[in-house]
Amino acid sequence: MSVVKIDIIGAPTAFGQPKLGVSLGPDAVRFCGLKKHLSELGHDVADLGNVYGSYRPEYGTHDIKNDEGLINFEQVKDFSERLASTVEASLNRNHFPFIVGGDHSLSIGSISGMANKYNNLGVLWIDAHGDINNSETSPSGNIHGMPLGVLLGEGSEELVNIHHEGAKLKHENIVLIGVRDLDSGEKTYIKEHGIKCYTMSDVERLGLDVVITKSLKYLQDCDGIHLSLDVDSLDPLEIQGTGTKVAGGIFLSEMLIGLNILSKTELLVSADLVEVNPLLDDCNDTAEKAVKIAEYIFGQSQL
Ligand code: EXY
Ligand code: MN
Ligand code: MN
Ligand code: MN
Repeated sequence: MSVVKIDIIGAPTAFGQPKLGVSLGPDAVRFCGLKKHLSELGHDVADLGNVYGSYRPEYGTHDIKNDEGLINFEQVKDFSERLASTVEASLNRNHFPFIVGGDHSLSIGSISGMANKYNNLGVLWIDAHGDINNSETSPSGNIHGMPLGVLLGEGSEELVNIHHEGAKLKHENIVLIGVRDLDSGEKTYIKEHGIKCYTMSDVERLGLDVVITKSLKYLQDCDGIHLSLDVDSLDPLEIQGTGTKVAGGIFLSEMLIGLNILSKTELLVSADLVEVNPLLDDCNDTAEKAVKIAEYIFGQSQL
């Protein structure tokens, strides 16, 4: 990738899921030298600090369900609005917003912040999960299982209309990669809308490098590409510090090879790196690996 102005935006939200600690993810990643490592690649890097909503994530409130069954709805909505504004301001300066989370509900805010500038945004969603539930299909009420659903205009109207009205993404502009734990409602939705999906079996069969190459070709007519990378896409043998681990994932070495290919496209305009939970981790190892992942997103290679 050519030299970019990267804005690191900490998104310490935890309201999309029940486990304490994921709001510490952004600082855990900073402690591993995120800014320094990205600067060493030649980029102009600013750390904008953390975005905070009106509610503090340290005090668990996981018993508040709204009448649609969504847990912490007000908190997620409030945080999403603030994050969307921060991301949009970064884009308006022609910077590359790099959002570090925090649970995956943050992508409602980050991608909503992209929507004014990009009306044909492509999304690479690398995750063990589909995150494409809505208030009707969700088995849990946890909003981190719903961001893609919301961004496609499904479920809670108030979440759909965050930052500006209506769906922010088109079904044909999304590629799911590494999925291996889908709820039945998600499977139906993906099939009915023809959403491009490379399951973990596809990744094993083809290799992540080929999957990324094919995905970039598929998204080639988009006006920009956003990467949303959930660390639970990686194999739990290598990643301890995340809240919803699923066996049989991508190994770090393969992830880096895939990201090396992604980093070469000039269409990549923004990224989220989410679900690092240092309270579930082993000596901040997952945050260390998250920094390695970030380096490869921004063009690190072995040569
Ligand atoms: N599909 C399950 C649910 O909706 O509750 C689990 C979602 C986990 C989502 C993680 C962040 O990627
Ligand atoms: Mn380095
Ligand atoms: Mn996710
Ligand atoms: Mn996940």
